Amino acid sequence: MTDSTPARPFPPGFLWGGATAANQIEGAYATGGKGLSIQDVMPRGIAGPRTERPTPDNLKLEGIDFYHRYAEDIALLAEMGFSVFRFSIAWSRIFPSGDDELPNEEGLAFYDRVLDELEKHGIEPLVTISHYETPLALAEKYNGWTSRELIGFYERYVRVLFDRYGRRVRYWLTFNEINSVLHAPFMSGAITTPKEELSPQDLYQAVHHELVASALATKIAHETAPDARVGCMVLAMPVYPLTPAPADVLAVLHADHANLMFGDVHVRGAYPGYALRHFRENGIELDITDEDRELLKHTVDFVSFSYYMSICETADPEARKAGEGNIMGGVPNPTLQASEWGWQIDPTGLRIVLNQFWDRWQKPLFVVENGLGARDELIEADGRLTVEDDYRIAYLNDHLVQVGEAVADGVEVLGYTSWGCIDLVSASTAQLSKRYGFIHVDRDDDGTGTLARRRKKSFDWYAGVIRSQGASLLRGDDGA
Ligand code: BGP
Repeated sequence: MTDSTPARPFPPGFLWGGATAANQIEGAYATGGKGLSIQDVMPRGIAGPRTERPTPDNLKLEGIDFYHRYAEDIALLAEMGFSVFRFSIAWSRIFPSGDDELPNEEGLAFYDRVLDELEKHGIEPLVTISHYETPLALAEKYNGWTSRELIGFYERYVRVLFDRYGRRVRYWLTFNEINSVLHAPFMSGAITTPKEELSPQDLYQAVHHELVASALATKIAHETAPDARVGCMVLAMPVYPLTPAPADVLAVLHADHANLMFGDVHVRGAYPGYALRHFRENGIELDITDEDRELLKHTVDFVSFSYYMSICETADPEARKAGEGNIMGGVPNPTLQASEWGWQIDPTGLRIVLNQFWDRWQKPLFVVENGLGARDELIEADGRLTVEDDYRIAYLNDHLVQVGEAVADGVEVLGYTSWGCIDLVSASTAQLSKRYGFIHVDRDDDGTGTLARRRKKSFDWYAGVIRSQGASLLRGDDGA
C-alpha cells in the first residue's frame, strides 16, 4: 500500500459491512431452548478431535456473548457506517434437534430482536441460513447430509425463516462455503463418518442433497417472500499453475472444476459435463430423482463467496508434497507472503476471481468474507486501550482496491462484508487470538477476559472508507 492515486469509485448502492456466524459469536449455547450444534463438540476447530458432549475448553460455548450484547455490538457497527451486516441463524436455536415438528419460539424471538436493532440503525441484514452449525442430532441420527431426510428438515427450517423474517430480510445465503464439504465433511456437512473412511459416493450424495436443498430454499423464497434475493455461497480460491507446463494448467482446470461445479449447478440449474464425467469415472452413481432435477432449475439470484487466499496446482507428485496438510489442497505460491496461519495473501486474486465468476455466470456477486486473521496487541493511546492494526488496514485496503478494479472491469458487485468485523472464535482453529475485527473483544484463548469491546485503529479507517464510498482507499503503484 502506498500513498498515490485514490482508488476507483464504488457504484451507488454498494453495500459496505462485515460478516459473522452465530456459532462464532453468540455463545449462550444452551440458553433459550437452543439445542446442541456440531460446533458445540468441536473445541479445537476443524482439525481437532470431536468430543462426546460440550467441554468447558470450547470457546464457542460462550463466543463473544453476542447473544446478550447484540445491541451494543450493532451500535458499534452502525458507528462505522455499516449498510449491511451478515450473520447466521443458529439452526439449533430454531429447531433444537433439527427434526423437531415445531420451532422454538424463544430462538425465533432472539433474531426478531437482532433485526429490530439492525432496522433501528438502517443496516440491511444478510442472513446465512446454515453456517457450519447443523444441529448435532442431525449428525448423530442421520449422518448429516449423506441422508436425503436432511432436505426435508432443512425445508421445514427455511419455511419458518421465510415466513417469520421474509418481509424483513432481503439477502439470504443458503449454505456457507457449500464446496467446503469436500474438505471438512463434519463441520460443513455434519457427516460423522471419518473423512478417511468416507466414500466418494457418500460424499457426493451429500453434496447433491445440499444442492437440492439450496435450490428448494430458493424456490420457496421466490414463492413466499417475493422481495427476497437468494444467493449461494462458495469458498473462492483462485488456482494458479505452479509452472507453465500444460500438465500443470490441466491440474488447475481439474482443481477449479471441483469447486466451480457448485456455482455451475446453482447458476445453471444442472450438473455440468465435467462433473458427470468425474462421477462416471470414479464409480459415483448418484441417486438423482426427476423431482431433484426439476428443483435444481430454481437458480440463485446472486453468487456470494469468501476470499482469503489463492493456491497453486501442479501435476508433479514431488512438488505436490509441499501442499500436504493444506485443507483445501494445492501447493504454496513461491511469490506470495503468508499470514501467521499460512494463508497466502493475494489481493490481485480477488480481482481475478471476481472476473472469473462474472465471466462464467453473469450473476451479481457479493464478497461476503475477506480479511486477515492476526494476533493483536492492546496498547494505550490517547488515554484509551486500542490496537494499532496497520497490517489489517493494509490487507483490507489492498483487497478493496481490487474490488474497485473489478467493478471498473465491468463486474457487478453488490457489496463487501469483511469477515469477523468484531473479533470472534476462529472456525478452523477455535482460537480467539486469530483476530479479524475492527472491534477488539477482551477474551483470550484460555477463556479469560472481560469481553469488553474496544475500537481498533482499523475501526476509524473502515468508517472513513465507508463514508467516502471507497474514495479514501489507497492504490499501489503496481498497475493494479
Ligand atoms: C471461512 C468460514 C468462516 C470463518 C473464516 C475464517 O472458512 O466461513 O466461518 O471463520 O473462514 O476462518 P478462520 O476462522 O479459521 O480463520
